[in-house]
Amino acid sequence: MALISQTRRLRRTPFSEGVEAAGVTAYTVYNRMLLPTMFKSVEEDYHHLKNAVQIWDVAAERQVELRGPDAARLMQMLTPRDLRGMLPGRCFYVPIVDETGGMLNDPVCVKLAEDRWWISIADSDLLLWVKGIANGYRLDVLIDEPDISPLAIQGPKAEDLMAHVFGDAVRDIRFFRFGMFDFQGRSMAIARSGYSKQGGFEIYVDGTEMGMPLWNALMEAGKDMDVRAGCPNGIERVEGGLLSYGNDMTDDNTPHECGLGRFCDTQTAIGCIGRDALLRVAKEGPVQQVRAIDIAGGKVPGCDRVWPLMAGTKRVGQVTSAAWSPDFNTNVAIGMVRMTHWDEGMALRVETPDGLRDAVVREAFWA
Ligand code: THG
Repeated sequence: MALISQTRRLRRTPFSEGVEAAGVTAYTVYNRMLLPTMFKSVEEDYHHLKNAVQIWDVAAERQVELRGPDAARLMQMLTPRDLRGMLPGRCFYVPIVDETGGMLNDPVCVKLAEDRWWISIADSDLLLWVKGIANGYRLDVLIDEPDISPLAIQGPKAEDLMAHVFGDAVRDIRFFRFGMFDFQGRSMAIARSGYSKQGGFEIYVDGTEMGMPLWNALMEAGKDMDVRAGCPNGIERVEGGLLSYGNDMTDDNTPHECGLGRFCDTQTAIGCIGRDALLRVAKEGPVQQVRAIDIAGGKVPGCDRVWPLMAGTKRVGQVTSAAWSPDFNTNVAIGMVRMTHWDEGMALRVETPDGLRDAVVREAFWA
């Protein structure tokens, strides 16, 4: 592929300098911002992530902030997950749906206070939808995209590295909770979360000023742990069943089709804009759903468009993400499969750019 020109529209991050110095070799564009996708090679990055600790510039996971008396009410309008039991200090993975029940985003919702929330978004223009809803319903809430940049520390040694920089108290942060910690006189929200199954943390960095000082402090503290710059890994996240909005799902899919039914409490999520539509589809059940797919043969090419899944001459679904997995010694993939063919063990074929391959519907690779 040719290079993509860097201009003001394609935003840099507070950590871009560190990412470049570390030798980034590929980026993607995410929320109109740079998101690294590779350093050494996707496979080398993968082994390192699973064995050591990496620092990820995930500033492209932008925050949509809701502030004001109607913030909680607006947040519940956006998602079918019941937020009534959610206390400040918690993070929730929340499907965001439109009036048809179609997925608009699959962010992490961070509750700072009853009247202050962050929506840590995947790659879609959620800010515009949220502003439209707030204005249309005349809600008493301010909505903007503050300059908050998540920095993820991921891998088996993440906790030790974080304890070096922030103290042993970070060890007590539980999964999908956050606390406030000091770094050089600045208070930062630190959550136990991140887009990998290797464990780790996300630091929500306010503004650009502290970006490189924090990056450098983490790199320095991790010297004897083989710390490296890394990024969300295309192999590890498919192995782990972490979905990618825009790739594995779009606004044509319901949360149930995405396998996100466990994050929906549609009966009790009073006020959710897609509630009526979801109550209808939940009653029938989805007719297609996300599945783990095993693709036979050697390393598949990159999946830059959907690959049809076939049963004989009949199209029964599509593969949306695929990668060679060194640890599973096969190609791991995520696909959307019709109900008639979604059972574990179902033998299918997939049309890849370099020919037809055998494929099998698997129970989650991660199970
Ligand atoms: N962290 C933060 N913001 C984000 C992401 C993140 N925004 C974009 C993107 N990632 C949003 N998508 C996801 C997808 C999966 C998860 C988080 C964000 C995730 N899922 C876990 C799982 O499925 O095993 C846990 C879900 C749960 O049990 O609640 O972590 O990574 N800040």
